[in-house]
Amino acid sequence: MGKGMSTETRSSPDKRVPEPVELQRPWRIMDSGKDELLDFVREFKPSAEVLRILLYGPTGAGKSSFINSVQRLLLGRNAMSALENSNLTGTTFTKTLNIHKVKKGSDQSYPLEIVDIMGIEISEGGIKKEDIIQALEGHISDGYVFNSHTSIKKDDPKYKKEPTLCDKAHCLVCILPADTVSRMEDHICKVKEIREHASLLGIPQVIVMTKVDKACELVSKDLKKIYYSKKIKEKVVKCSNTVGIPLNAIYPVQNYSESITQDPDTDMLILTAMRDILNFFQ
Ligand SMILES: Nc1nc2c(ncn2[C@@H]2O[C@H](COP(=O)(O)OP(=O)(O)OP(=O)(O)O)[C@@H](O)[C@H]2O)c(=O)[nH]1
Ligand SMILES: [Mg+2]
Repeated sequence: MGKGMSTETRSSPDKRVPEPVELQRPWRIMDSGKDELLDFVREFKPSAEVLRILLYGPTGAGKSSFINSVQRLLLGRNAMSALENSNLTGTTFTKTLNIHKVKKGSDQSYPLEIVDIMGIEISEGGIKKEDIIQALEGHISDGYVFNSHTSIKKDDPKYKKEPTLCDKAHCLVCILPADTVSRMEDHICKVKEIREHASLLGIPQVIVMTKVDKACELVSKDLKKIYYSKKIKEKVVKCSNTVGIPLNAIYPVQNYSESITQDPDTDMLILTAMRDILNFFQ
């Protein structure tokens, strides 16, 4: 069946005219060389000792899973670095700030660190906006346990008064789930304020849009169709308009969550996001 002629259709309520869910032309071109992308990420050398990437976003968005997915594709095997939430209760699962050194092998690491933090919640629970900013500025040490009622105190043993260049986040990545992008308004104020702060500090920012498999049936059946998916395109546009990040800084991905086996299409999307994040520092 040709492109634009998928059997998966949506009916408009009145006329029941089938709407194509698969675009005739991709809205983005898929990179072709997985090995090149992999080499680029593996050989990346930051100007500082390490490059630190801070992830933030709503609870359950897939922050911890993204870290595990990056780690997994670089190691070529399953490597649970960050604990993921297996039972979504609506409250944040990650409660501490965890600095994950991206592993190269059993006792070596890439010069990359990805920082996982508590999720943003709609209610009073979840991470405080001020704590995300403190983490961005490098004031919070590994292992700090967040308190959803108050932000870190300056006399806390995990508070770093004078962060070094390596303690500061060099890139800020907002993790947003594609399946609930339309309900993002609840988090948008916090996300925008954090973004503005990062912009003032000159920190590059991207969005990694997870759970594309849950947002689009076409993509769930075949991840290769991601850039032909009308639904995913709409979600990327919505995200761009709401958060105020250019379209080309939004990366839809599927994390390794349930699947055990390595998948080249899953790898390509995650690698594309990582390559572009690292490209800020070339
Ligand atoms: N289908 C699917 N599930 C995903 C994807 N990414 C993450 N998940 C699942 O979503 C759930 C939450 O993922 P986590 O990585 O724990 O989310 P988190 O953002 O770290 O959540 P908190 O720590 O609570 O803030 C887990 O059950 C994951 O397996 C994805 O791309 N597709
Ligand atoms: Mg988590």
